[in-house]
Amino acid sequence: KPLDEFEAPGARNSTLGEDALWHVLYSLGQDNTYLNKRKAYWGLVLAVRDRMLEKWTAVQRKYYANDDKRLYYLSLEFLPGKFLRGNLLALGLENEAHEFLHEHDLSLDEIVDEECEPGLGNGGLGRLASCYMDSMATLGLPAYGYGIRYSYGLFRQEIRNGHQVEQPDNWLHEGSHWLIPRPHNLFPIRFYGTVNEWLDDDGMLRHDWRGGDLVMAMANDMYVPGYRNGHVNSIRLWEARPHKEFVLSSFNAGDYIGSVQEKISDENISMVLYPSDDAPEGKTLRLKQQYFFVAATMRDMVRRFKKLNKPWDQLPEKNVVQLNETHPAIAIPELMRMLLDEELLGWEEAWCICQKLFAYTNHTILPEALETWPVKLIERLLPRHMQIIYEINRRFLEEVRLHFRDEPELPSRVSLISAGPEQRVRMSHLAIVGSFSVNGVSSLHTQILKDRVFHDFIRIFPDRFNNKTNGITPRRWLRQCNVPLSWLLSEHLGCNWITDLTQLKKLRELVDDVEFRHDWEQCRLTNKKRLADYIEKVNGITVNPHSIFDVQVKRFHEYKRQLLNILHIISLYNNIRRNPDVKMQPCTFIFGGKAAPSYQMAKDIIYLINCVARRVNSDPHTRNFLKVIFLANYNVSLAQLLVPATDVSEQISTAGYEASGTGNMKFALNGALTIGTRDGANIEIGERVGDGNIYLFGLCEKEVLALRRRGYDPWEFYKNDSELREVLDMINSDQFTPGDSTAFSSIFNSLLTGGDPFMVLADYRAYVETHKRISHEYVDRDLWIKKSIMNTAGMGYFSSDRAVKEYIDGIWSLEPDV
Ligand code: 26M
Repeated sequence: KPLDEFEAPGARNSTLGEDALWHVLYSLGQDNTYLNKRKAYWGLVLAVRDRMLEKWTAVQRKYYANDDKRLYYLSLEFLPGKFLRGNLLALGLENEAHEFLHEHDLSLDEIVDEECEPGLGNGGLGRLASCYMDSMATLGLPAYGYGIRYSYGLFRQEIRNGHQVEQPDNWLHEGSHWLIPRPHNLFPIRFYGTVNEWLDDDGMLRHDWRGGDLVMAMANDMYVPGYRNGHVNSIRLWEARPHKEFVLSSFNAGDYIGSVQEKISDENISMVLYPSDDAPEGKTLRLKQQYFFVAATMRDMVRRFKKLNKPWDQLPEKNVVQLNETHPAIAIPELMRMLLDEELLGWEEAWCICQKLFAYTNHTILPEALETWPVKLIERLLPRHMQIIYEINRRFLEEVRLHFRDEPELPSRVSLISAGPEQRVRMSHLAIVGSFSVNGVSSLHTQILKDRVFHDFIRIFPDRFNNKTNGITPRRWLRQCNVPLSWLLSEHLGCNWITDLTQLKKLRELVDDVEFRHDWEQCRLTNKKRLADYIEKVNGITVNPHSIFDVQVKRFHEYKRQLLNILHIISLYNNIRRNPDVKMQPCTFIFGGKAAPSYQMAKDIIYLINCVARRVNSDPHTRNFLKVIFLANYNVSLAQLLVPATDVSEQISTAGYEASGTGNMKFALNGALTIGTRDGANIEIGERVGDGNIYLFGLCEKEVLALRRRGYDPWEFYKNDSELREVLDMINSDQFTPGDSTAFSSIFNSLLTGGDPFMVLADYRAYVETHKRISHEYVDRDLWIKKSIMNTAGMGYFSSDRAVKEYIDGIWSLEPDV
C-alpha cells in the first residue's frame, strides 16, 4: 500500500499490521517500505499500545461511573518480564501479529528478542506482584499497581573466570514504549525540613511540616491487559524529577554548577533498585525511595477520592491499600499526616480511617530481613512522621498495658521502637498496628508468623492474621512459556484452563492413555531440545536432551542451600570416577541466580559451582553421564525457557526458612517433579499432587528447631559419613582450583566450625538417597510421565487467580467485574 492510504490508528478499522506500519513512519520517523526486526518490533509495540490505551481509558471511565472501590497495590518491586507476547495473547492479537510478520519474512520468536525485560525487582516478591497484577486485570478488578520507575533495574550478571561480575542494567537506554510518561501527573515530595505548631480555631494543637528539600514525583504508566476480557489496568511508576523552583533559585544566585548538581542528586532517588532481597541496607537513599513513592501514591489516591465529594470516613469504603512487605509501610504515618495536618481531622478519626484502609503482606521471617530504621534517621529525613510514629506507639502501648496488666514485659516486646544503644523503628510492628489485615504467603509461613515471629500480636489482635498462599499466573507460566503443552491441553480439555486452572484436574483421567502420554513426553522433549540449543549457543556446552534436566534457579542464599545441591553433584562425580562402568541415567544439573553484590558467601557458592562445572564437564570419564551448567543472568525471560524444560525441580531450603516459593509452582505446573523439603508452599504442593508424585526429604521445620535446641554438631555428620567427608575435604583442597587450596575455606568453615546454620550436613544423606530414587524412577518412562501428568493435574490451586480471589473475599471486599 502506498503511504497515503494508511489511516491514522485509533479509527481502528485498520489491521494490527497496518497500524504497525503507520507507526514506523509517523511515530518512529522511519521508512516503512521495508522492515527489519527492530522496526517491526517497535511498530508492533505501538500498535498494540493503541489498543490497550483505548480499553484503559474506557475502564477508568467506568470506575468513576460505577463509583467502584479501588485497590492500591504498593510495591517497591515489579518484575513483569517481556511484554509483547503476553499482551498480544491477552488482547487476542497473536494471529494478526503472526500474519503481519510473516508477510515481512519475520517471525514473532525473533521479534521478541528485540525487547529487553524491565528488571525492576529482586526476585520472588516482585514477580508475585506482577502475577497478581495479571490476575487482577483478568478478574476485571479496579486495581492499581504503584512503584518506582528505576532507571537501572537489578544488575546484569556476567560470569568471568567463574566469578559473578555485576554490570549496570540500563533498561531504558533505547526507551520503552510500554511505559508512558505522564508529565502532568506531578507531585512535590518533601524531605528534611521542620515541624511548626499552631492552634486552630477550636484551640486544637496543629502541626505543619515545611522547609527542607522538594523533589518532584512524575508518573509513568505501564499497562496490564486482562486475558481476553477487554479490561486493562495500569501500574504507576514514579520517577524523581528536579523541583523547578529549587533549581531556578540557585541558578539565579549564580551557582550554575551547584544547581545542576542539585538536579543530579534529586534524580538519584529513582536511579537504581537496591539489589538485595534480604538484610536491608540502612541507607538513607533507600528510605528516601520508600517515602518518595508512598507519598506520591497517597496523594494520587486522595486526589481521586476528593473528586467523589464524599466525607473522609468513606475513604476506606472506597479504597483499600495492600502493602507488599514493610517497604511501603511509611504510607501509614504519611496518610495520618495528610489527614491531621492538611485535612485537619482529629487523631481518632484519622487513625480509624488508616486502620480500615491498610493491609500488610509479610514475605520473610529471616530475622535479619525484618526492616528497621534508626529513629535518628527518620527524625531528620521525615520529622513529622517520627512524631506521628511516637504518638501511634504511645497510644498503642497504653492500650497494651491496660489489657495485659500482668505482663509487664509485653509493651517493650511489641513496641514500634526497639530499645538499645541505637533506637530503631520496627517497620513490621508499624504495619501490623496500622492495618486491619496481616497475611503470610503459605500455610506453614503463616503458622510460623503466628507461633513465633509475631506471637505477641496474636493475642492483641487475634483476628488480624490470615494466610494467602501464593499463586502464579497460568497465562505467562503455562500458556506463554510452554506452547507445545498448551496445545496438547487445549486439545483435550478445551481452553478454559487458561482462566480456570482447576480444569487441569481432568488430566487425571488421561494418565492411562498411552497415546496421550506419548504426546506429553514429546512436548517435554521439544522444550528440552530448545533449552539444549540455548546452552550450546551461550555456554558452548553440548548437553544430551535425554538426560535428566535437574534445575535450581533462584537468588543465591545460604538458606536456599545451593550448597547441598553441589555437594551431591561432587559425590556423584566421585562415584562415577570410581566406577566407570556404572549404568546410570545421564544427568544435567543446571544452576542460575544472582547473589547480592555484598553477600560474599553467596558469591563464593557461585564460584564453587562454576569451578566444579569446569572440572566435571571436561573430565572424559564422566562427560557422558554428568554435566553441570551455570546459566548467567537468570531473569524472567530465562525462567520462561527453563521452566517447561525441567524434569527435576530443586526446592531444598532449610525447613522453616522459605516463606512460600513460587518457582516451585512454575516447575510443577509444567510437569516437573519436585525434590524438596517440607518448607513453604512445597508442603501444599505435595498435598495436591499426591505423596507419590513429589520427592520430599529431610528435616521438617519442627525437627530443625528441635535439633538446634538439642545442640547441632555438623562434625558428627562429617565423621560418620565417609562419602560426605570426601566431598568436604575436596572443597577444602585445591581439587577445583588447582594451585589454590583456600578458595573455598570460607564455605568449608561455615559448614563445620561455623556450626552449619542451615543444616546442610544434617540433610545431606537423605538428599543423596532421594536423588538415587529419582534417577532410578526416571528410567521407568511410563511411571515418570504419569507422575509428570499428575503434577500438572494437581497444580490448579496455585493459580494467582485463586490467590487474588482469596484476597478479594478475605481482605479487600471488592467486586470483580467479569
Ligand atoms: C530490603 C531492603 C533493601 C533492599 C532490598 C530489600 C528487599 C527486597 C526484596 C527485601 C526483601 C525482598 O524480597 C523478599 C522476597 O522476595 N521474599 C520472597 O517472597 C516470595 C513471594 O511471597 C516468596 O515466595 C519467597 O519465599 C520469599 O523469599
